[in-house]
Amino acid sequence: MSEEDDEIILSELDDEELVQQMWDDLYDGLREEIEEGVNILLERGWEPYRILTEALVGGMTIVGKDFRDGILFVPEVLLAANAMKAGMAILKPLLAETGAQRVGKMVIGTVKGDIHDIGKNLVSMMMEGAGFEVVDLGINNPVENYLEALETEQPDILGMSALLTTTMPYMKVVIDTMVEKGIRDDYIVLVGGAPLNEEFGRAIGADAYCRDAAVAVETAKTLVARKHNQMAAG
Ligand code: B1M
Repeated sequence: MSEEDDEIILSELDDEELVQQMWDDLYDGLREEIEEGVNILLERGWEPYRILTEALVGGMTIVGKDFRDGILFVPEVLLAANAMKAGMAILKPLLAETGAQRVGKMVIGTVKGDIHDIGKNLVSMMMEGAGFEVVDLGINNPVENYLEALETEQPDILGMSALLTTTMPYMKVVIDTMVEKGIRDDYIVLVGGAPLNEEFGRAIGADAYCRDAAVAVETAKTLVARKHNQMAAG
């Protein structure tokens, strides 16, 4: 069979086949194919959030399993991450386009020693879509970066992300420093990342652990509304 006969035309696949193919393409780090797949699903009327969770995050979950099992290595995972980011870039303006009123402000960053940013970026996108102003500090943030941003930006929320069991304890360093400086209660502290859980969030003194971006948005809305009500009452 010639190469041409092998070629898959994404637009000819039905939705289910297309999502499966996008998982394969993400696995193979095929950026252009992921962009094309996202655009096709949008044309077919899929909601941006559904594309994000089913086609992109779904594919990255498979990458994560094979990375854990030593089947994929850092270079391949980086390519997959880049393909995912290209797909997210198309969805970002659409997720932010909800016309929601500004409901609060969040400073967010991945902690020191950690360069994973896909989950954090997704949280930022979803928060912006829900009407929050987001100041993204990027990756590998020492405590000083967070403190400086809190002072200059005066957000309602501090969000921290960590994807490694070796970096998640750093969240406690940041919270403990806030306590020492007497500013801990001035902010809502939300934490997230795959290795965390609720118990860890409580143990380090965060206000809440957020399992995913949708939970982050809901939690942020609830806690900001509570804070504003308390301020109005007090
Ligand atoms: Co890394 N990596 N990685 N990696 N990587 C993991 C995390 C790992 C679980 C893979 C595995 O073994 N299965 C493993 C950690 C093991 C552990 O600590 N227990 C691991 C490892 C070991 C490493 C290295 C040490 C590998 C090495 O060098 N030998 C190295 C460390 C680098 C460093 O940070 N210093 C490394 C490097 C990398 C890449 C650079 C290749 C790449 C990152 C690229 C990038 O981010 N730009 C990468 C990737 C892509 C992954 C996996 C495969 C995928 C992570 C991801 O993007 N998921 C990951 C495996 C996995 O998690 N299954 C893995 C998709 C994303 C949407 O989900 O980030 O969980 P997630 O975010 C979710 C929620 O967690 C939550 O909402 C998000 C959206 O729903 N959330 C928040 C996240 N942050 C939040 C913040 C909030 C709220 C919610 O604040 C309010």
